[in-house]
Amino acid sequence: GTGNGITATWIDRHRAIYDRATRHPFIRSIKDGVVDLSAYKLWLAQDYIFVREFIPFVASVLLKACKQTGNESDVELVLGGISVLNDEISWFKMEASKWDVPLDSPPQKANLEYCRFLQSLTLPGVSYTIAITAFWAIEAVYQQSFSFCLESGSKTPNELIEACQRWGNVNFGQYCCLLQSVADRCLESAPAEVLFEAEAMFARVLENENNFWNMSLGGC
Ligand code: HMH
Repeated sequence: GTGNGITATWIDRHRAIYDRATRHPFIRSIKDGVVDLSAYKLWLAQDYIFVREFIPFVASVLLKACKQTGNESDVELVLGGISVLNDEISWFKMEASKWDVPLDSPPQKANLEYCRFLQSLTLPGVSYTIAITAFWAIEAVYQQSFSFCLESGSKTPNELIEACQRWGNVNFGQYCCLLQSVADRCLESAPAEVLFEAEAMFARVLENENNFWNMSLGGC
């Protein structure tokens, strides 16, 4: 975790599940160069389904930034995230054809549960503070996970370097830091019950991310 805002205190308080989400055995297997390629292919097909569901979620965050903050720099930050997703969808299609992975497989249980959770966060009754904080948490887990596979001394297979760079590159790291500082700013002025709700949501993101990695390893 970074910074010394509210989200950094959550990372400390939820350290065990945070580490299970960002240092998962699947991610470690990539970093150690021993990844089972069938697990990678399963992850790829399932993550495509997740990202399709992530689009309306991020669109809902954009709408809330426009309507609830009127803060132009917040709007532009989320808009930038949407333009990255446009690119990401193309990348998934190219990567899937490279590995001969069909992109029309059904979502598995852990993915269905995560997508349902995303849908609940997309509802108009969910505040901008909760939504932008969820957006940060979801992106940060991937950024932390894949940048770990690019640290010096990693044995990440050459054919997976590009995938790791999608979320592990320095720019995306900076993007996640900006999201985190926006989330912290919103949380600082939030009432206690929103803070409580936001921390519970954060823990659920981490649980869902951990279950998603387990699924990729064939866990469910
Ligand atoms: C499961 N979490 C999952 N998939 C993703 N693509 C991201 C986070 C980040 O975009």
